[in-house]
Amino acid sequence: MNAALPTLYFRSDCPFCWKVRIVLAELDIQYVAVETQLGEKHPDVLRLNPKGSVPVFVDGEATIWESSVIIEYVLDGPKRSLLLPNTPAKRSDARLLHSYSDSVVGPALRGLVFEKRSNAKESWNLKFIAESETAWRACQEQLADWLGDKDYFCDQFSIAECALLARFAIADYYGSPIPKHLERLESWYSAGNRRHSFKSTFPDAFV
Ligand SMILES: N[C@@H](CCC(=O)N[C@@H](CS)C(=O)NCC(=O)O)C(=O)O
Repeated sequence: MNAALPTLYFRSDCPFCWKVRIVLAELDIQYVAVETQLGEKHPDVLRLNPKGSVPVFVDGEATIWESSVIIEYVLDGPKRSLLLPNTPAKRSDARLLHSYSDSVVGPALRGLVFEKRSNAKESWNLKFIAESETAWRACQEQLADWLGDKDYFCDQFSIAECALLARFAIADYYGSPIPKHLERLESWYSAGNRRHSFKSTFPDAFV
């Protein structure tokens, strides 16, 4: 009986989709999963989303095609405290880190991921990869600074972790893990890797 369940259109290794899937798993929200492939123009996605991108989340009358809005939508209720801290200032911090992950970390990693994903090794543009790695290192230093000696960025496991864990895992897969000297950040990442929400949503493949 799936009639009342929401539907999520997603691509397994898309970082925007992955963070949404981690959030849904953390909140124990069941949904119908419709997986799309890289480059596929799924007719439902094209019909539902003027931008044609994934993720798209459909829940009754709500059709949501922006990952951060999907996350705010599913947190708009009693489960909010599971992934958002209990003070306005800390909630803003978590939302800002979520935004940082999308708008700074994502673009920093683009050269690394796109170059290695799209081209044979012999024709990688090493300059693009090096520039991307430098930008990613700067993000990691900044994040390590924000994390300090804490277990989580904002008092508790939050939407910041959901967004950032996906980015770190993708960077790791494409050969740019956390440098040895950022030990606290490495512990944070290892703890995230052990969570059910992370393991159960780990992409089938990186394409
Ligand atoms: N701002 C959007 C970005 C989503 C996005 O860029 N998704 C990519 C996959 S990672 C996509 O669907 N690109 C178009 C395509 O693959 O055809 C969000 O946060 O949901």
